[in-house]
Amino acid sequence: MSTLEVLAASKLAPMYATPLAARYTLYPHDLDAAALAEAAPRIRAIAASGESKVSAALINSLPALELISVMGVGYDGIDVAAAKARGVVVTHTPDVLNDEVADTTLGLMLCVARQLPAADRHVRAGLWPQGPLPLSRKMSGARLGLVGMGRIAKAIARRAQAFDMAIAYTARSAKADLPYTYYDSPAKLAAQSDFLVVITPGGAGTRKLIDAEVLRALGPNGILVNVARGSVVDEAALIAALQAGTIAGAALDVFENEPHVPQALIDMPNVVLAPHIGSATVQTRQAMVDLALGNLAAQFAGQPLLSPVPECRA
Ligand code: 8YV
Repeated sequence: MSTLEVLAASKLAPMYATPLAARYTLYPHDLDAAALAEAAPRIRAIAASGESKVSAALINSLPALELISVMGVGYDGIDVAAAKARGVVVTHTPDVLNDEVADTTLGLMLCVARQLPAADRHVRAGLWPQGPLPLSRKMSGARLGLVGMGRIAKAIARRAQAFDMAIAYTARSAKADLPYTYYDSPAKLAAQSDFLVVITPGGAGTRKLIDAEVLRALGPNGILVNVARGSVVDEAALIAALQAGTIAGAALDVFENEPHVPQALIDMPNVVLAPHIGSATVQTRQAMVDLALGNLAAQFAGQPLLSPVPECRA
């Protein structure tokens, strides 16, 4: 067994857990309190996923902790301030998933606009002989509003250009080097969008950014797509807006209380649902695992880290 000891922050995908266990002494996330207290002085790293929670209390209970390696680009569940205060570095896996999440986003947009899941259900249920489905709506040429303009948003925008979409965005500040229209608030952006795509980090700074006012601005022909974090959208306000026809529809890959999806959303035909699969292909998840493992290996070899989160960059 390796003398390097690593704690899993949550149940990790076998693709990440298996190589971790082969290289290190890996403690499961559900270790009992006595076993955790016994191992705590020797645990040098935490391995996490994008959805893991790592609290200040956990960080402060591990005196030998050096690194938290997140297999995911999002790290809103990690108390980065507490980690930094202890000199613990947090790493994540940006860039390697940009194409995948962007592909998924365009797929969800097409699914909700063209009602592809309903079309599939219609044929499978043997309903085609009874008549056609209602006409759906065109996506090409429509107005796309991106809430967030990071690396994944840019990959979405590039793809949307091939659909001749008019592209606008909101972010903390306008990016002078981009040809897209900037709005300084989600409500102003929503008022000028047919598809409002949420692709901004989760966490306290974006909690319920998409609220009833933004949904009203999006309007009765507007579609909301969330591929960011469930926390960014006020889910109760979204359900109310969908039920009242305040907006036309939604495609959601993320939810407030995953893996639980409110029955009201499941019951609505104008909503397309996915179980947080934005980056979930064999190829992309492997690239994310490799980067997460690479950060651990670099730390233990005393080499520079491959992808620290922005707050932890020197
Ligand atoms: C995964 C994600 O769900 O990267 C992220 O932030 O949300 C996803 O790609 C997951 O975190 C993989 O561990």
